[in-house]
Amino acid sequence: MTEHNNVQTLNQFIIQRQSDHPGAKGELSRLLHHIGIASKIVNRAVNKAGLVDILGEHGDRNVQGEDQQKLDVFADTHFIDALKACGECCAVASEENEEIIIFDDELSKHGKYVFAMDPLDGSSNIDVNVSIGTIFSIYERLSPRGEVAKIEDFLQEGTKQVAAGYIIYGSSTMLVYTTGKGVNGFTLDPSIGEFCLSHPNIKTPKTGKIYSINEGNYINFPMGVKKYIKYCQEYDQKSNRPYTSRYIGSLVADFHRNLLNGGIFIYPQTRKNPNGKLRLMYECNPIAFIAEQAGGKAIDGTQRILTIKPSSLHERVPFYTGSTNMVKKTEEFLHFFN
Ligand code: AHM
Ligand code: MG
Repeated sequence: MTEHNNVQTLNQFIIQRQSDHPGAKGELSRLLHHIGIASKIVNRAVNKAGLVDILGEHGDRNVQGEDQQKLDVFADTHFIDALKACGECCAVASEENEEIIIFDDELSKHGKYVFAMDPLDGSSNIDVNVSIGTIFSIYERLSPRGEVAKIEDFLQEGTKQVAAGYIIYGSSTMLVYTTGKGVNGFTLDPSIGEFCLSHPNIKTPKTGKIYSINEGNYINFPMGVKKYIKYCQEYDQKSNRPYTSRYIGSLVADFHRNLLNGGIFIYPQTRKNPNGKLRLMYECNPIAFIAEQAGGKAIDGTQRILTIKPSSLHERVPFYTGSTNMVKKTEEFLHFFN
């Protein structure tokens, strides 16, 4: 017996799940397998970021006018390469690219899926050695297979997602994903170079003690959010308040902590950003899918994130997600004070 005998790797898990669906042709499995490979390549670069000259700004600006850093570009390129190589994906939308990237080779043109991603989220944290992540969302295309993919293939409600997930490059590297049948988390074991099932069937607590929001923007928050923050800080034995404030500034890391421990993450509309900061297609939708699959909730303040019909690739929405009871309480405050 080796010490790894009881370990279930990501690939074993994917294959096992595929056999739960008789008739499945393995297309999604292959796609997920390639995401695993790209994640390991990006992870290696993230780990070495302090050592090699890959750190620092790349000099370009991304489509939102923010500085791109070298690792953003690296992650973007490697995910796109992996997706192209796997042949199951006909197009990619990325935070780093204004337009969709269409794969028009014969194999990929017949791919069933489109892939939306933020290849390296939390980029302001890269050069200070704080956790960052990759977020992804997979849809079945609407256009016929064999034709060139279209933007409409992407502009679907989050409820139509076939799979979604994130990779967190943190104190250990984890891949967390859902295909709509619960949420499973895999930790990268560097000694064997495999993601291993470490967090099966993740369920988030119905209520928690953590609230995560950039309070530096307080002055610009809607009144309902201001009042909710004060509520979190008040003493109340019955509801276990005051709550604890935790904010990393990396969505993946903030969400992941709250998913496991219970809590709420908020990036609301502000005066500067009336639609918030986070992007619907490749940040909020995949996170919302995972939150709901884990028994949590995700709204834009009034409606379920997953039911919003996107009107453009880089659309932003206010985002409130986490433990169900906490999101519901925020919703009450927003309703009452706005
Ligand atoms: P990015 O995609 O440019 O990295 O921005 C997204 C990040 C999220 O990870 C995080 O939740 C948020 O921006 C933090 O923003 P702020 O610094 O305004 O609090
Ligand atoms: Mg981002």
